[in-house]
Amino acid sequence: MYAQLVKSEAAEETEQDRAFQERIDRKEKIEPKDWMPEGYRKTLIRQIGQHAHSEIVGQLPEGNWITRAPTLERKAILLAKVQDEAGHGLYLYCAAETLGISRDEMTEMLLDGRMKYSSIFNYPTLTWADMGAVGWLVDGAAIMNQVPLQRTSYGPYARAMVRICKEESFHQRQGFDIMMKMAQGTTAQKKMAQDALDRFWFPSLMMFGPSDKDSVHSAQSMAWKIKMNTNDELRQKFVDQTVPQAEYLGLTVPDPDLRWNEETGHYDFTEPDWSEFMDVIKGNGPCNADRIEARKKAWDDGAWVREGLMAHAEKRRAARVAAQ
Ligand code: FAQ
Repeated sequence: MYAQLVKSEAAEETEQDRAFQERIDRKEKIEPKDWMPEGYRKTLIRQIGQHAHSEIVGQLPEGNWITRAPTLERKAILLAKVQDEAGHGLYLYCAAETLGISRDEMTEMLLDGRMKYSSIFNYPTLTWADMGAVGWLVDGAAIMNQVPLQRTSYGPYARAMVRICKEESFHQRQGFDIMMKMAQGTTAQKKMAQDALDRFWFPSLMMFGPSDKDSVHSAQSMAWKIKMNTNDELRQKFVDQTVPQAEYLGLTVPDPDLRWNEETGHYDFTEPDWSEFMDVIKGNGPCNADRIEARKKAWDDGAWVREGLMAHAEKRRAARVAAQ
């Protein structure tokens, strides 16, 4: 009897899974109260949570330069950009919360190493030109990944992406504008721009994740339309778009094997050093410890605000109950 019950439950689940996949294939949006397979929910929490953490941790390398921006105008622009990243983190945490996890839980998982953030933010920003390289390359890579995510199957994630992408385009342009000024400046400024490109090129290519043959999640995430393209597809698109921009700037992409391939209609390029990537995502990059320490400090310093808000909410709830 029990075996029969289990069998029929399993069959029912399979039917539900199939109906769910049909909805995905029809490009219907899945909304928070809809039934979804547990794996779909978990994958979304992992990806959206990682994305949210990246936006928040991503403020740190640029925040480093707000007080040292070369002009008042550059400072105002950088300040606005960094604030935008905080906003992106908030939309994304809210999108993840619709899947039944709280922001507090996600933060705890970031701080104890159970959740990741993008590898790119573990590299230091050493000069003002790095603000140009981050905007141009890092936001450029982020847009390449995020524009297709506007069509992702989970409604709250797709909608958050629409606004994020608009803002990221502005970020990318401001980065390119900084690079242009530096590249057209004095010999020392041009050298600084080249040095920033040299340091950020390969880490930017790593942002798209491991090569397709090593990507454990791509196949299932693409079937569920949580990911719209493979890691290698997006990396190639990024290279094809960015190389002509580097040429326009008069800078050299630090890859001696980079060349246009007439046959494929794409650039051939050298893959990043995947052992360095694995090392960085395991926590051993140049700034991993600093980044987590800064997030931990912000979380601990903010405890009194969270406690105050909870106490206020409780007071209001008690007052409402008393008035009933
Ligand atoms: N860094 O099987 P896959 C931004 C992990 S936003 C760290 O290919 P998946 C805005 C991956 O989690 C940048 N870890 O994984 C900004 C998995 O480990 P797990 C963030 C990485 O998920 C700009 C393992 O490797 N954007 O920059 C990375 O299918 C300027 C196997 O990999 C997003 O998060 C990496 N680069 O594909 C802010 C976009 N790559 O979880 C401030 C949404 C892979 O099993 C300033 N995310 N891993 O332990 C995605 O599209 C995907 O999650 C990928 C990875 C493409 C990142």
